[in-house]
Amino acid sequence: MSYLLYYSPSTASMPVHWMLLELGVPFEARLIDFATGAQRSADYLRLNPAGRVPTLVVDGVPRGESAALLMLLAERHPEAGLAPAPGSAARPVWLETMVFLANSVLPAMRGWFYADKDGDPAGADAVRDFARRQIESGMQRLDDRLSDGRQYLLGEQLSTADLLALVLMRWTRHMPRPATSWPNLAIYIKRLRQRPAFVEVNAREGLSDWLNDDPTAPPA
Ligand SMILES: N[C@@H](CCC(=O)N[C@@H](CS)C(=O)NCC(=O)O)C(=O)O
Repeated sequence: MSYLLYYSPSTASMPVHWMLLELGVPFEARLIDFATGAQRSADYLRLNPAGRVPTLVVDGVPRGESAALLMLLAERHPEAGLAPAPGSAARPVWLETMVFLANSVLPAMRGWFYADKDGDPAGADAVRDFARRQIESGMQRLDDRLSDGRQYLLGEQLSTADLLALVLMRWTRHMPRPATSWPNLAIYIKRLRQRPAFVEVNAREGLSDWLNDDPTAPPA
């Protein structure tokens, strides 16, 4: 099995980068530098015609879409237990949560961060306002889910949904209402940020602005 990840720090490639570290599999990571427009270079567009990260080259074949890549990795490495087994009671909840994150929250994030670029800048404020409502209602739903004291979105078992959700929560840090302001999300965020692979992916991506005060403290 070979993996080559094209990534840019703190973007949709981050949950995939994190998952590769959680899995402990060998992989190569290549930076796509947005500052130089590398995502629109001819070479990169051959791998990812949309000009977006992530791209994960799996056994020589380029694949895209962060949520799909997380699900694919979970399928290829079932021993890691990052997805409930097909037929298990938790499987439908996992599928539903992954699609909710990828289908509702992620596109709203795109609206928030790319309103001027993807659409008419004259209408960007309205797009951002709509995106903000979608993101906040998504965070509320996740907070409600965690209100029974469960450790992870599916219960007591970490899954790909948590990796994707935490990166989405990271993106809210400079938004009008950051995810850390929801009570159950605040505890959840702190718990997940303690994971050594999360600390490691931040170090590898050169990020230091959304970690626990003591990143090495034992899990709560
Ligand atoms: N639905 C895609 C979204 C990918 C995406 O929008 N990536 C952004 C970074 S978060 C990107 O590559 N932006 C560069 C650009 O649009 O020029 C996924 O989840 O993989």
